[in-house]
Amino acid sequence: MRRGSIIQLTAIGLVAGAICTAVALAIPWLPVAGGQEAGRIHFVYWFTTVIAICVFSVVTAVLVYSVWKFRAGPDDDSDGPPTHGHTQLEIVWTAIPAVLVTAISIVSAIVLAQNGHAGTNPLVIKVEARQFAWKFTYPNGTSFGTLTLPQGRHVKLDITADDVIHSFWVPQLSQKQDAVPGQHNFIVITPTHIATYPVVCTELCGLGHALMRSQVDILAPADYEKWVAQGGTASSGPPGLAVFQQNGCAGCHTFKPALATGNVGPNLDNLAQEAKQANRGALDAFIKESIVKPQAYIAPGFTDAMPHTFGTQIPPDKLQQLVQYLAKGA
Ligand code: HEC
Ligand SMILES: [Cu+2]
Repeated sequence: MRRGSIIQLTAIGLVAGAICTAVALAIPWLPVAGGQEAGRIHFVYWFTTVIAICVFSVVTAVLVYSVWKFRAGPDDDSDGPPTHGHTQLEIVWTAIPAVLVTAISIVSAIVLAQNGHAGTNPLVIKVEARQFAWKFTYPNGTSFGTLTLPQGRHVKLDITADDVIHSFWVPQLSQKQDAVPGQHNFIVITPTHIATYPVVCTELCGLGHALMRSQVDILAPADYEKWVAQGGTASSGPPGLAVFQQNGCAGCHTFKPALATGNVGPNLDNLAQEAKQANRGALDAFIKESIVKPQAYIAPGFTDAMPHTFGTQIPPDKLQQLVQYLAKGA
């Protein structure tokens, strides 16, 4: 091969590689890595991407060079010369991909093993998915509709489902796991950032699937201890507030007295007006029915996406507190 050809091939490869690298770096393809596991998973992505860019550059160089140099003239109907295979070349283009794919497998296997490692003292939290809400139960038995985690500690999630298959995912924590009825699946997450991230269901699970969202609040270790000591809720405030927070109402509803800003369901600040419009009895009765039997009346412009399980899940005295709390705020 002439020296000039090698220089031309190399130049095309470098340009293709540079364009590809620019696209890879200029666009934020991945969310921030909010946990140790996410950092490792991102490393695997970049490791694979660098290899892919190198392969792309070589292939593009040969392709563009061939189209440019060996292009047949407009009237050239002749066949190309009969060429037999080139054994050395074939060995090279089999061996190099084999090495690269093996390298990717080894790096992935190491990351997979590390990401499954929960250490000796993980915080174990039970995660229950149901249509269309999440429930997180802590070692002391208290449950919440949103997840609160300490920064820097291994957390082992014990994931299951009550009805159909769901899937637990926090994009910034990368780890993802199916929630399957009758089965317990585990993942480990170790948050590194103090932040709030969304919890998303990533398995089509029914009409309210797109609304099946919650959030994870990652607190500094001292703040987390304080949160646990206070029973996982604000220490002061009316009794209904704790019920509201523990059942994940805030994930779907806006309600000013609780500083809730969810927008999956109706704004609960206008309940008095809503009750009048719905024309289903007194305010208290309307609120109670909306919680224990949401399907009885669907607020205009919304779907039947509120869980139907609160009637059995919230004890009568707590339910009464909750109803009064909402009625007072309305
Ligand atoms: C998964 C999201 C979700 C959760 C969690 C949720 N809701 Fe709802 N809620 C909705 C949707 C959607 C509607 C509108 C459809 C309907 O009327 O059933 C609604 C309707 C209501 C209504 C009737 C409002 C109106 O204007 O008609 C009340 C009251 C209510 N929810 C209270 C609560 C309370 C209290 C909780 C916590 C125990 C809660 N919701 C949890 C989604 C949710
Ligand atoms: Cu789901």
